[in-house]
Amino acid sequence: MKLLVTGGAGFIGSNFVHHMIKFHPEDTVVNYDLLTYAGNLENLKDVEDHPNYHFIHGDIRNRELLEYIIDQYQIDMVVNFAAESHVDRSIIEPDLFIKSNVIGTQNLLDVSKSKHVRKYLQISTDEVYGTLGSDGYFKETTPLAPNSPYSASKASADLIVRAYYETYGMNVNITRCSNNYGPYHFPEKLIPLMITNALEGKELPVYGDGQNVRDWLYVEDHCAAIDLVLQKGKPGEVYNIGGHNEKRNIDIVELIVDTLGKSRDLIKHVSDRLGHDRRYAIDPTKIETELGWKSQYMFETGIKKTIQWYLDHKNWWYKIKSGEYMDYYKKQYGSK
Ligand code: NAD
Ligand code: TDX
Repeated sequence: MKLLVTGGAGFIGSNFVHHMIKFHPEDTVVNYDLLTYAGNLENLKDVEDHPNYHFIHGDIRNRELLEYIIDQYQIDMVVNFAAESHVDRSIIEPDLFIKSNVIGTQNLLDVSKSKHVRKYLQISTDEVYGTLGSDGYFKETTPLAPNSPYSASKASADLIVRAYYETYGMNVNITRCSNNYGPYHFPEKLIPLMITNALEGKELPVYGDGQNVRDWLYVEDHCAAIDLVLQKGKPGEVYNIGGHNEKRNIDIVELIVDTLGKSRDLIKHVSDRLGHDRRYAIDPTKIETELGWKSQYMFETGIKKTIQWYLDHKNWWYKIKSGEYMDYYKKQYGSK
């Protein structure tokens, strides 16, 4: 396989590149990434010298460069992780999300179609389904009802991917996963923000009452699922991927604080996120029964591994938590 991985310098993309090099070292992996604030080549230090790994600095909106790269490396599969991914930033600056996530996806799909790639896989999110009450699960047949500019941009991209299957018969798949966590997670998202702030003795900002529920998926489990969909996914199908690990935000924050031996006084309830979805929960029956995938990590195991990773990689996140990151942080949380 000769695989183009877009957004491979971000959190999930870099974990996926590691997964591919470990389990399919004979395959070519071309990582194509714009290196926005969220893209970080340090995530790929241990694979950068591998003979079948290549990095290209580029934008998924750049048609000419994509065409050139697909020809040069004889790419036959594309997996699109590239996106603006943070809900809070989408509330501050929605237009960027439309440009990268919608226009970018359409451009990448169109180039993939014109170059006759064998498979196009779009990495989407459970957020496209909107929010759940206290019971029920998102299935692949749940209607799309996105509530944030971010999730609306991802849902729009999904619909374009669907249209390329229906109209042009392109071999596409869409995966919709729940909240990932694990190594290389950018410290603006809940889990790495709380771990690193607690280690720095900073306040831990919990939005609203902290009762919102997310369904957590260890990133290695997600990568294994993506690998399987690339190999065995049926044309045009959507697969939901979830870890059966529903947790309330406040319980996660307390668990992190307690594990690190810090004081719960650091926890501060702050204004709620606008349009804050109450609960996400995935029903992964389809990928489990049709493709034979199953998550391996219970949350309690995954979170311990993750906390240890942040303890062992302080330099990685110290460097990030400066510069542009602090500008954003002050806008979002004030100066504490
Ligand atoms: P991330 O923000 O950590 O990484 C995104 C990467 O995409 C970065 O390396 C960035 O430089 C790159 N990028 C952004 N715009 C680009 C463009 N126009 N052209 C080329 N590269 C560009 O995101 P992540 O958390 O790793 O998420 C990856 C994908 O998975 C996204 O599509 C996201 O919507 C989806 N997703 C993430 C989660 C999660 O919990 N993190 C859950 C469900 C779905
Ligand atoms: O400071 C915070 N305080 C807080 O209470 C932050 C950053 C978050 N939260 C809450 C909001 C959410 O209920 O924690 C929960 C998780 O927030 P995020 O880590 O921002 O994730 P979420 O909004 O759920 O979206 C994530 O999962 C789905 C990814 O960022 C998306 O890219 C993915 O599609």
